[in-house]
Amino acid sequence: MTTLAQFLPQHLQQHAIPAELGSVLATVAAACIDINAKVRLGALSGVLGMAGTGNVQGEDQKKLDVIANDMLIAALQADANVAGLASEEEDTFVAAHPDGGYLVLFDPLDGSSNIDVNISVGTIFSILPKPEGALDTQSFLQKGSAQAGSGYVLYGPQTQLVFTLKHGVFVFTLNEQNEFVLTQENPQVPAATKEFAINMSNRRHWLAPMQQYIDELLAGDTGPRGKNYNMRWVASMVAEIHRILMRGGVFMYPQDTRDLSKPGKLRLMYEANPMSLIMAQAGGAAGNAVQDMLDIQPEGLHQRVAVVMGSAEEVAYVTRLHAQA
Ligand code: P6P
Repeated sequence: MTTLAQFLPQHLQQHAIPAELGSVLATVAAACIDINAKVRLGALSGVLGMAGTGNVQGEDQKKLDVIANDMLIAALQADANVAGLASEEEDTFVAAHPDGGYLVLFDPLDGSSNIDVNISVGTIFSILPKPEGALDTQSFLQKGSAQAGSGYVLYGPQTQLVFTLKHGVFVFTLNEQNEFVLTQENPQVPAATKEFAINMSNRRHWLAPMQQYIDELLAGDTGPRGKNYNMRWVASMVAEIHRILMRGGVFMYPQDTRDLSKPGKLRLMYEANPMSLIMAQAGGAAGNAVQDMLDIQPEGLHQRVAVVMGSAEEVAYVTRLHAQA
């Protein structure tokens, strides 16, 4: 069995990936092992429940949101290769080492509404090259295609690290010695699927093309798609995307007409873009129902975006429906 510490030097050398990028990935992975220890114990470590604070998103923070955020910030600020970081839980970016070559953006604990009811949650991270010049917010506003790497840690029945440094996707599973061990190389997202993931309770608020698409899926083999579909909704993006990476499917959080100033609920920089890079590296697809996710030019650190990602045939189909509207 190959540990992450054994895998990384070989992978970096094989693909001429900078050692500094490998260091940043290892730093994130180590911090997530510490987060895992807190998540696993739940009530036994006094980390459940509300923190009594709010974040820039206007959301009430869970204690574990704050704990995970603080652990990642401390770990990244201690890595000389990190020039700065941005978090869902932080209003602005946080400067680190002026000579660092990378920026790290993350959602420290995505799906945290599930924590208190023992449903899987995850950490999502995106690694960008640090541009020349002084560090400012603009330094972070790079397209998803500019990412040097991305990934997530799923705190589920197993704790798994999934990442790409743009040379394939790799799945590691945490063993009893708290080491990430390589358990799968280059999973591929099947182009076709019979499984979709969406929060159906919002149907009346979707734009017409999304309503049409989902109605076609619900019509099953009596409708234009000619096959029956199954539905999943965990309300934890990391769990949904991992399931899709493993067996296919399409995940959607569409534009909502209740507030057209918000193009969607999920955040571009530290949820959609990192997951979209994983999808692209695994033969899947990702977009906002209009354009490829990795081509979107960011305008703000906490910018929201509509999300459609997973099996390429379904992403293409729903994008066509929107183009024809
Ligand atoms: P809803 C979790 O809060 C999250 O950001 C994603 O992980 C998840 O897919 C989505 O929101 C769930 O949203 O509206 O169904 O609770």
